[in-house]
Amino acid sequence: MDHAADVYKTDLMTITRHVLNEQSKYPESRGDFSILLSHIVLGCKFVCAAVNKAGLAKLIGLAGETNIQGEEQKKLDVLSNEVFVNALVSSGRTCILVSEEDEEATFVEPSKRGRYCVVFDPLDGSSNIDCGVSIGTIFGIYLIKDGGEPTLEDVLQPGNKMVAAGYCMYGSSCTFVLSTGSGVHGFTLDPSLGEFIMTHPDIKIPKKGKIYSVNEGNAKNWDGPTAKYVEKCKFPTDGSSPKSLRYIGSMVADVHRTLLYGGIFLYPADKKSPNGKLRVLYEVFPMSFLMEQAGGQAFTGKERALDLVPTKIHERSPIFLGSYDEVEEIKALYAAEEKKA
Ligand code: AFP
Repeated sequence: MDHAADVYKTDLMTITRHVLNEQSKYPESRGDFSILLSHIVLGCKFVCAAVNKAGLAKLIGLAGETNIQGEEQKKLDVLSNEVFVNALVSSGRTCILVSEEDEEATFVEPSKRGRYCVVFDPLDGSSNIDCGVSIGTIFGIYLIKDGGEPTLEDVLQPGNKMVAAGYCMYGSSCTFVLSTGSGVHGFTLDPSLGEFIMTHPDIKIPKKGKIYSVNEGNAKNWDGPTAKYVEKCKFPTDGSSPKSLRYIGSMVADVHRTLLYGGIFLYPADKKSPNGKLRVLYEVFPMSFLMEQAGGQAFTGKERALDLVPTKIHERSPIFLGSYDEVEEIKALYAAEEKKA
């Protein structure tokens, strides 16, 4: 098995080749993870194609309405969910699925069961679809705890127990970012080949960043440390230049930029939403896993995000993630606040 490839020229490192290379480091591996991932990748390719056609589809009938053939059109987020659930169940490698779209967890029937639990948001940022802004799929993967009968406890594990996490961004190109716990790698879909090719090997987030990313419309309800941090971004007192604000409102796009350019992404608690907005299992954990793997940090305002133990599948948490030094600053502000109390 090869481990190196000339990724930029004729010796293409596809995502499958990369995962098989990783697998070969574990001789006892049965290839289950590679099979599972190939099904996730298939789901992403399908959603990518559907998202690309979304603008056009609107011309012949709005999502949720009837098109000219008299067929009911499914909303893209509903369609994406069905695609992922079917792909994951048919992989034969999953036992529990938790999707943002489904209130209850799906327990895979025994004849199709495997050892993996997958938590996912099939189409995050879907309120951005109609204006063509980048949206994405986010996923995290756990192994069933003891190999016995699957229970909800298997997906209510802290993020530090994830064995892999990633996202696929449907933007100007289709980008798949993955970590299996040894670094973060980015792949871009070559539409002519229908393959994800490694374009961003071993992504490392810059230690400091010049960009902050937050919904400032919520500022009136922020807590003290968040308000102080953002004030410092705009009016630094140490002689440094103010930071730039970039906010798309689509977590995959905002986190992707943060990962590549550095900086910080915040979705803090506020008076109206004391637990923030973002969901622990399929937004906070996978993105925190990737950030740590890329050398950054992720913090909830109380603890390391990956140490949080969820008590329900759609739980929410505040989150601050990004460059190591930026998150250190936020942590210091929360520590100071706690001292005062
Ligand atoms: P939608 O899926 O409803 O568009 O929400 C997207 C999202 O969950 C996440 O992708 C964004 O980071 C966040 O919400 C944006 O929330 P605000 O609109 O409150 O800023």
